[in-house]
Amino acid sequence: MSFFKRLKDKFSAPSEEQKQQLEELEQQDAEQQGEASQDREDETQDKPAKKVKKLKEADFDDDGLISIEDFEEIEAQQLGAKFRAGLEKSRENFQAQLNNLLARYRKVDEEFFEALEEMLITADVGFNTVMQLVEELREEAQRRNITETEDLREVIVEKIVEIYHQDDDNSEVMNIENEGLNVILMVGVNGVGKTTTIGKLAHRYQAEGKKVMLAAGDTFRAGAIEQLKVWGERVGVEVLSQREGSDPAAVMYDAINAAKSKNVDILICDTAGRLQNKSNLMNELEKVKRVIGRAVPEAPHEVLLCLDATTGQNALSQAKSFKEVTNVTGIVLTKLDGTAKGGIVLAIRNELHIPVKYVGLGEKLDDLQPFNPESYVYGLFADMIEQNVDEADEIAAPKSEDDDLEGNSNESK
Ligand SMILES: Nc1nc2c(ncn2[C@@H]2O[C@H](COP(=O)(O)OP(=O)(O)OP(=O)(O)O)[C@@H](O)[C@H]2O)c(=O)[nH]1
Ligand SMILES: [Mg+2]
Repeated sequence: MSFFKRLKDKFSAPSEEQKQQLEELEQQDAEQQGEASQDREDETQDKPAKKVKKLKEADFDDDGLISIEDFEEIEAQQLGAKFRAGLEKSRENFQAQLNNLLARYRKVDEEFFEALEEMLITADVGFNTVMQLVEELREEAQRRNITETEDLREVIVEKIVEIYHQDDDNSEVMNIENEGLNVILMVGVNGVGKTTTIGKLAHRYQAEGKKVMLAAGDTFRAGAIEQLKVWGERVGVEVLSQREGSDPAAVMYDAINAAKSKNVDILICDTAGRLQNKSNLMNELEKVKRVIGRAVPEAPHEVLLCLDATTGQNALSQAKSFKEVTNVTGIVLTKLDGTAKGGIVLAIRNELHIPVKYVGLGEKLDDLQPFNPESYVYGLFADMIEQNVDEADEIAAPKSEDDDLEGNSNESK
């Protein structure tokens, strides 16, 4: 199965046409009920509508439960829809640029590769990553003897996923233990979305059945403690705080003790936004981390650095500075919905070797999604992928009718 088709099958929700098709099939099924056999034609007709069927009430068991397989399928479709909506601006830009490029350069040659490099750099993919990606494309084109740029369309998208995966294990997964207290420390410069992300994360973990508590470690900015409390109320989790101006390390210390005594699973700690070039503030972060580590061995389990996707390459330099003072274990890339240059994800992954664990795709509670390179690429190219697959299906369709005719005529011989 082609790469595009696999992505489409996995992430795209059923279309109105498919839904209608299903209804017709169900009606046919009902009419045919009781008949002893069904011919092969019906079986093949069932297939395209299978996915739609999984979304229907009829597929819930008698006890009202849905199977794990169906659940995962629906989850992937929902994830696809989230990335598709959140990456709309980037997608419009990426797709238009790529289409434009493939129309302008028909032949695979050095001029085409240079124009592709330029396009990817403009989309924030990052210089080194672009060089590596395009070099691999050159080799692939040569190996497979691809001479028309159109035939590289799918390969380009596939390479983006490959390049993300290359030095990868399971690093997108959060380091959260099932036993004992887990501590997550949220860091980053001013206004990147730390506090909002904490609210969204708390919501996510609470929905998973975890007991969550928040620590108001931003004692510096006026109104910051109140802001976290509002999130706490909205999500329904307790917020541990002290007065404005108190030592953030002391807030963390008290919060950890409270969390331990209340059997909290996950304590998420807010911190004040700080510019990476202010060394006293960066040292304060170091102290906060030390205090947390002394109170709970292994903690903080995650130090998440929030980066604002709309700041482009500046996000890279922020990450480098934060990485020097504190052991950043993952990135939350916020406001990806607010930029047309979604390529920054690749730059971060490939040039910093820090995994992107979550992406912010909007301001609502459920707009924080675990990062996954395939859903990201789907969000970035969804219309193009679907159009491509539909066209391929159309080309294949008359062929299968011929096959059927051949099959029938063989039978009749
Ligand atoms: N569109 C969009 N907006 C976001 C996202 N995440 C955060 N924001 C917005 O970004 C703004 C700043 O968010 P905060 O959570 O206050 O940022 P912060 O890093 O805690 O800021 P300081 O505490 O001042 O350092 C708010 O208006 C949020 O609604 C996102 O994923 N998408
Ligand atoms: Mg904040």
